Formats: sequence, C-alpha cells, structure tokens
Amino acid sequence: MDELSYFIENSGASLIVCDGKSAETMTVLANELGARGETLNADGSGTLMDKARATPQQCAAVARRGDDLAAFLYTSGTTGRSKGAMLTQDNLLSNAHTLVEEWRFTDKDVLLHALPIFHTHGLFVATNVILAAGSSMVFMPKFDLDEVIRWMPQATTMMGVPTFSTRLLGDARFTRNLSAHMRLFVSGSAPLLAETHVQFEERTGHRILERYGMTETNMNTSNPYDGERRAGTVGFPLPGVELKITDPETGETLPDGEVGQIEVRGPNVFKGYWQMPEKTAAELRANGFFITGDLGRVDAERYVHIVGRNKDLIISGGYNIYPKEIELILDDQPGVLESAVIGVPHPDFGETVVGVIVAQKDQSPDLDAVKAAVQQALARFKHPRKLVLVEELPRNTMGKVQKNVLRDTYGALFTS
Ligand code: MCA
Ligand code: AMP
Repeated sequence: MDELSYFIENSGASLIVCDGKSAETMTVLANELGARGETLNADGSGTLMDKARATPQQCAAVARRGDDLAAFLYTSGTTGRSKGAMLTQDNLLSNAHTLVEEWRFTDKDVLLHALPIFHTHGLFVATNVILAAGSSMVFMPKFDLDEVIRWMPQATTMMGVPTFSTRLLGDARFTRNLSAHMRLFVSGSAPLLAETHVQFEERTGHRILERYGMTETNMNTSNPYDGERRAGTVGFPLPGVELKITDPETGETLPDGEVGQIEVRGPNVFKGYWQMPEKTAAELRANGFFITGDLGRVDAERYVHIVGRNKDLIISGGYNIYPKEIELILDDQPGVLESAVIGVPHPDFGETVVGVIVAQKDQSPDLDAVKAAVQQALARFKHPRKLVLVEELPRNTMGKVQKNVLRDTYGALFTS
C-alpha cells in the first residue's frame, strides 16, 4: 500500500485502473489521492469497459510528436524512493522497430507471452514488437509451467527471464520435439548462466538469444539473429545505439577489453526522471549518454559482456530489488541497530534476498515481527527469504559495510 500511494501521488495519475478483486482498497486509495478508480478484469469486464461502451464510438485522434511522453515506468534506486523514468513515443517506437528487424518478427509469428506486464520486458519489448510486426501472441496471466508447455507447440517465439529457462529445463516434457515449432527464444533482465545456455541447446537444438536492456533505455544490445549467439555475452549494441565503457571515477572512455561502467546513448534512451532533476543529472549526461550502473567490457570481437554492477542491486527472478529500500525498513524496527541486505545465489530465482541484522545493545529483536513489518511495507518479491542476527557487520577501514564478505558467508544458504 505504501508503495502504491507513492506511485499514484508522485505520478499525479488521475485515473487508476485495477482488477475488480482490488477495487475496494484501490478506489479508496485513489480517492484519497484525488484520483478516480475504475476496474478492468482479465475477461474484459469491469467499470472501465462499461464506461467505454457508453461513450461515442468515434473519437478524434490527438496528434503526438515523437518527443512527447508516452509512459512513466517506476524504477527503484540505491537511495530510497522509486523514480519515474519518462519514456517518449520515439523511445518506444524506435526500439520496437529495431527489435522487429533484428529478431526477424513477421505477421506469421506467435509469441508465447508469460511475462508480467508491469515491466519493460513484458510490457514494451514483448507487446510492442508484436504490435509493430503484426504478429499474434498467446497472452498468459503468468508463467505457469504446465500452460507454457501446453501452448508451446502453437508458438514460434518466446521472451523470458533466466528463471523461465531453468524451470523449463527442469521439466522432462521440455524436449526438442515440444519446441520444434519455435524459431526463437530470447532471454534477458538478468544474467543467463552459460551452463543454462549450453543445456538449453543440447536439449532443444535452440540457441537462446540473450539481450541487455533497462527500464530507462528499453533494449541496448542483442546477440545476433544470424551470427554466433555467444553464451555469457549480451551481444552487440543495437543499430543506432552507442555503447562505451568508461572509468567510473573520471568518466573517461576506457580502451577495449577493460572493465568499466557501461554508458549508452541513442533514440531508445529516456528523457529523465519525473520531477527529479538532480537524479536525472547524476545519471544522464548532458551529451546524452546514460550511465547504466552496470559494469562490463567489450571483447576483441565486439561482444559486450556484463561482469557486475556498480550499483547495489539484487535481481531475483528478473525483478530488481534495491537493498537500501529493505534496509531502511529493517533499521526502523524495534531493537534493530542496523542491517545489511544482500543477494545470494538461488537455484530458481538466480539470486534471492537475505537480511543481516545487528541488534541494539541488550536487545533481541523479534524476527517474526520484523518480517511482518516488511510484509506490510513492501511487495512480496522484495521480502528477505532469510533474516539472520549477527553481533556486528563486517566493515572496511573506511567504515563501509563489506557486503562481499557477507555474500561469501551466506552464499551457500540456498544452494547447498
Ligand atoms: C514470485 N515470487 C518471487 C518472485 N516471483 N520472489 C522473488 N523473486 C521473484 N522474481 C514470490 C511469489 O510471490 C511467491 O510467494 C513465491 O515467491 C514463490 O513464487 P512462485 O510461484 O515460484 O513464482 P512465480 O509466480 O512462478 O514467479 C516467478 C517468475 C516471476 C515467473 C520468475 O517472478 C516472473 O515472471 N519474473 C519475471 C520478471 C520480469 O519480467 N522482469 C523484467 C523486468 P509466496 O511463497 O508468498 O506465495 S524489466 C527489466 O529488467 C529490463 C528492462 C530488461 O532487461 O528486461
Ligand atoms: P530494470 O531496472 O528493471 O530495468 O533492470 C535493468 C537491469 O537488469 C540492468 O541494469 C542489468 O543490471 C540487468 N539486466 C538486464 N538484462 C540483462 C542481461 N542480459 N544480463 C545481465 N543483466 C541484465
């Protein structure tokens, strides 16, 4: 609820459309914040459609320019509250056209769509490509393994996060035969392990095409459709996208092969963060390059490798989780002195969240109460899968918490 109020208030939304099941709470919330609430259910029913039917069938189209805003997508940050990334009509359109070309989408394609539509991947990459190419899609409410297996023989393409691939590989029904009608599997949003890439090809004969993007930029790079799709890399910058590797301290471009921060510029790059000029200036340079916060290198054959993150970020099953947001809540709980939230390897989600807590002197915080407080404040996927109480946090000589030490200590919690 706290998160929703913030999004509604910050965006200045005047209409909130929700599922009928949430209508009661959402309408109250919307009204409190000066907005109107309408419902739209998966079967097409709801007050929004009722009202639409009661309005004239013919409406005059309002002309839009390429630079006009098309959407705000909220993305969290290392310093607390979410930022509304302002995407323009051209950001979305240029990326959709580029991906149609690069990934060879046509009106013969059928996309098996099992991604959530509240993120760039499922919302824009998947649906805009389909709309731009005139393709069709099998639109699923969520990734349900049985349903995906049931529908795969009817589809030609699928876009997913690495968890989709590992879940499919974990099921004996996922075979070369089942995927014989498919022509392309695209993966992104989180690193795909090279071993998953290899296993996938061995099982199905399909080589996954991995690409790299962000909410602020849509898609930046992609492995080639026709050339070698190289495991462990995210391919080449898309046409029209410039990518450089820079020194995080000086911003100077580094020689090829060296690891530095990834910066991108192109028609896909957003306009800035809604009503946050300082945050915009910190990440989007005046010359148009966006500092992604990812660390990478470009190899001798120009493939881009993502080697880490220059931002304190956990990616769980393709969802981004900024530890700071959870730490602020943990630190606020009775008996808690301080906390550190880390991501540790997880067989299904890639990474998952662990909260490490230090008690105040002579206090013993009630971990169940702490969990309940987190549940109240944050969406389910951000909840730590484990909370551990320690005497003190490891720190370096500057007093900074050494999360790498914590990750080493708790790294095998879910994998051994
Ligand atoms: C669900 N849960 C999760 C996650 N998903 N917890 C942590 N991380 C998650 N990703 C919770 C559920 O609420 C449930 O809670 C419990 O974990 C077990 O859920 P399960 O049934 O196993 O999960 P699921 O419902 O099958 O979902 C897993 C999923 C889903 C299919 C991998 O998370 C998913 O669709 N991820 C895709 C995310 C995505 O589209 N990212 C793109 C971001 P309980 O036990 O309480 O019931 S856009 C982006 O990153 C850029 C632009 C890009 O490059 O694409
Ligand atoms: P978001 O903030 O949800 O837009 O997530 C964007 C982040 O997801 C990027 O900054 C990367 O850290 C990560 N990401 C996206 N695609 C990949 C990929 N193929 N490999 C590794 N990380 C990725």
